[in-house]
Amino acid sequence: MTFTPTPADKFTFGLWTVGWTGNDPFGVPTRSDVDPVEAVHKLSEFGAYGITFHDNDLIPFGASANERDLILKRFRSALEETGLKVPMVTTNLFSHPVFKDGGFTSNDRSVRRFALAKVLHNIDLAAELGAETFVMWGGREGAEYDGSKDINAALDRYREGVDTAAAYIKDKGYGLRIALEPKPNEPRGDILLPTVGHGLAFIAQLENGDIVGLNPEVGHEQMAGLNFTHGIAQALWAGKLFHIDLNGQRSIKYDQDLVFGHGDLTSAFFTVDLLENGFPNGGPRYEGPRHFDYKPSRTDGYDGVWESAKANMRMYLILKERATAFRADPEVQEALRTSGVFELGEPTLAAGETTADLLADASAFESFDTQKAAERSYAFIRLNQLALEHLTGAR
Ligand code: ASO
Repeated sequence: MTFTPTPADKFTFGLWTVGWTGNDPFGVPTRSDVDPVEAVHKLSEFGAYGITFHDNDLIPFGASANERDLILKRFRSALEETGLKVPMVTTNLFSHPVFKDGGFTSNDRSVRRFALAKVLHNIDLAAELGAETFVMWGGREGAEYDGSKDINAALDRYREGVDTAAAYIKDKGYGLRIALEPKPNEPRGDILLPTVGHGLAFIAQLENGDIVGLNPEVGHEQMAGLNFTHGIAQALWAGKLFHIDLNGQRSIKYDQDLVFGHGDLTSAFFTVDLLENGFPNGGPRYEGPRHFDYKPSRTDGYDGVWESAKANMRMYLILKERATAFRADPEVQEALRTSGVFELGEPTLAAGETTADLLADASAFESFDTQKAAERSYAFIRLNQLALEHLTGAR
């Protein structure tokens, strides 16, 4: 096994990931800037499929039209030379101090109008570059103090912003879909749409929700103490897994943005198993890019930037190979059957069976042997041991 990535693996990276210079709330940068053109060349050399960016990762906030054109021209030629794609574009509504109380949900209406216009301009750029997904991470949409934000009004404004952006995409006939990215906190004390579940409930309230889905991130769900694989499973079930952010996180703490698999490895294994092998009983599949949203640790030098980029893809491919072996193992298939995993795929009522039929079926209730059913061993431990043996290479 060589675990060599190719564009067919559809690995993509945010420009802000390899471009992170190591500044954090307690320290200044530990590395110098990475030229976006160099990032395009390196990622393509390593076998990635694409690169993604926030408007201001590439074009500095407040750049003149002339500067913008020159930057884009240079970036575009690098894309043409390498064949690297831009499948996703996103907008920075969090770095500049103007967004300190949010973009779409700032208490200041003029800021909300500025944020919306910034997003619409960036949607044009995303469409021009052939992107399919427009991510919206509302990192500053939130509050530190419960009394400072009318949450009802904030959600109205959030809905207004997302619906307006979606309507703009439709009016222009762009082939873009919006993917909202949940996060529970950081940089705000509390962020709106904190989890996948909140995101799904929000989308159901939209007028243009048909082109709005989610971009769940491993670490963000884990920061909320939630199971990432279950989160993306529900997003898939709802037809809303439009994009994915892969990285690593070790428990509930600040957003670590580690290399994929360098956090909760068992969870990463089951995430790859779901993405690559699908649900055991069949169901919706994710076909989009495998996007890495991580940070090369600030302890590492320039070499570490590229080592970590390669490590993300290598970890994914290793886990893919392990997950494939897991599913192909006849003993695992037998264990899945014993554990009732396939039985769950069978509807609870028979085809055409009514509630009256169920109630008339004495075997379902009156004569149902609850004692025997209660004694059933699901043998989940054996199944999990088999998974871990495949994960660790013991099988
Ligand atoms: C940077 C954030 C990340 C998010 C991205 C998109 O750190 O979590 O996915 O911006 O806006």
